[in-house]
Amino acid sequence: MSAHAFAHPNIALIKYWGKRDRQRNLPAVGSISITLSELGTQMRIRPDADLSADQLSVNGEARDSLLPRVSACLDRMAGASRLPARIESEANFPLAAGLASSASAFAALVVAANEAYQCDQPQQQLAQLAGAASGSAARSLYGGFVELDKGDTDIELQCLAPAGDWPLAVVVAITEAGPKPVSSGEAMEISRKTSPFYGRWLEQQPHDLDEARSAIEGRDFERLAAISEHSCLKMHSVMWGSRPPLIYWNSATVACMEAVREMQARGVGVFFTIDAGPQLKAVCLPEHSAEVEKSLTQVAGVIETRRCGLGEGARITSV
Ligand code: 2P0
Repeated sequence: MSAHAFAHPNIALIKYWGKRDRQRNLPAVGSISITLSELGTQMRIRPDADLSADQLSVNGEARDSLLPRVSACLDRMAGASRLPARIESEANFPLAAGLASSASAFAALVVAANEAYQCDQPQQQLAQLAGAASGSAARSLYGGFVELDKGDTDIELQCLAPAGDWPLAVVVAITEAGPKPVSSGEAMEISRKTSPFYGRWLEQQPHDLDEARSAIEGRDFERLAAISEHSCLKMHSVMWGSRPPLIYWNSATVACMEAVREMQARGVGVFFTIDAGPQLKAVCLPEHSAEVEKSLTQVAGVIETRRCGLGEGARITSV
């Protein structure tokens, strides 16, 4: 049976960086994210007895290099003796560039495969399957503010606030459209093995999660801004202290941070976060989003901006 699903990317405010079990792809720390609206991946899966192996296209082009990870995810869901499938993925934003494209892709993949192979897995089981493929993907199964608890044996997901309950806006400043030089998974391992700050990162994460959870509960923007920027800069400090160093920023990323600081000094409700790539995400109060977008558009080196709200979780669609 053919199935279609759609999922948005998500952006972590309290970051996931590091794995405790590479085999199962289990995170070393919990994380808290927001699911974005506007950006997304549309996934179509069509099992076909006439195929000899899975076929994958991404934005209309065959992508055999990504196939092993996708096929492994489908095998974990439906068993290795399942029918091969034609898998078509379409994203409306740059891929592998620090914009969480793997999060939306694998969230959409497990939701579509659940239907296509009639696996009938509950949401918590889909979270394990998405997380095994890409740690951040599990969070895109839910909308709004989402907490991923690293759990003792399995991850656990919880929606802390639905998208409509605290409708923040996000302006994404794209400073480079190409793929990142080192994948997140590889970079996390380099940090775990070599960064002198990695141990402290693990130790402090429970505190940062508590702080962000309280800020979200109290709808306290200033408090959420402070702990989110701290988590972002601490994660990048872990990366910068790794050997070899992992520096994903470019000069436009830093110029965008300066633009955010300048807006904050003028009382604009905005803060930044940056992932494993050079794009800056400015989280802001909705009434300030036009001003934030205007300011970031003017920063030298910003190629384009995308304005989003908070979105819903991954879902089955009719096409
Ligand atoms: C996050 N990132 O919490 C962090 C912040 C990037 C920086 O999760 O190896 O593609 O597939 O589990 O989920 C990106 O890494 O990593 C990521 P894998 P993933 O969003």
